[in-house]
Amino acid sequence: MVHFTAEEKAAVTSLWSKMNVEEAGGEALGRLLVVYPWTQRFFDSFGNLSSPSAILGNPKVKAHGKKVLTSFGEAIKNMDNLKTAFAKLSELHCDKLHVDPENFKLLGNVLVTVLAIHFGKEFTPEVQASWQKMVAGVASALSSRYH
Ligand code: HEG
Repeated sequence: MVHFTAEEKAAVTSLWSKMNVEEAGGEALGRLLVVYPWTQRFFDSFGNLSSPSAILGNPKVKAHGKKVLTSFGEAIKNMDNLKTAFAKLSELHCDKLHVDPENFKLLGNVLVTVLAIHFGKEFTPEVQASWQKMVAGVASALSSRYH
């Protein structure tokens, strides 16, 4: 069970409040599909994923990225209880979608890189460490159904 200090929570929440969820979500999912192309297999129905520019411009990728990141926002409201917050989604990803949980870690790392690019100097080592912990906590909570 991941435990966050008050400072870590503040670092995560503060950056989150300045994020454009739609833009960052599309970018994180798009980059995941570009950098780890095997993750594309879960998104057969998304149409053209034939090149980086097709992926990053694909409206379904953007819409789904927004959905995923919005759900991350719910997690930020429940940092003391990620496992419960993600219980239903863990079931969905495991039982129905059969997504390999390794992919949750990949997406988390891609999200951290997207934040680093967007926030530049504001993404201090402390903020980075807090976010790294956050994405690890989400990946673990989403994987709980698989354990
Ligand atoms: Mg998942 C659906 C959240 C990683 C593949 N994902 C969803 C939905 C949410 C969500 C909220 C919609 C659920 C619904 O319709 O009820 N996903 C979510 C989070 C994370 C994540 C928070 C964070 C790590 N998902 C993830 C990864 C993959 C994946 C890494 C695959 C590589 N998700 C996936 C697929 C669907 C969802 C295939 C169904 C998409 C669709 O057909 O609409």
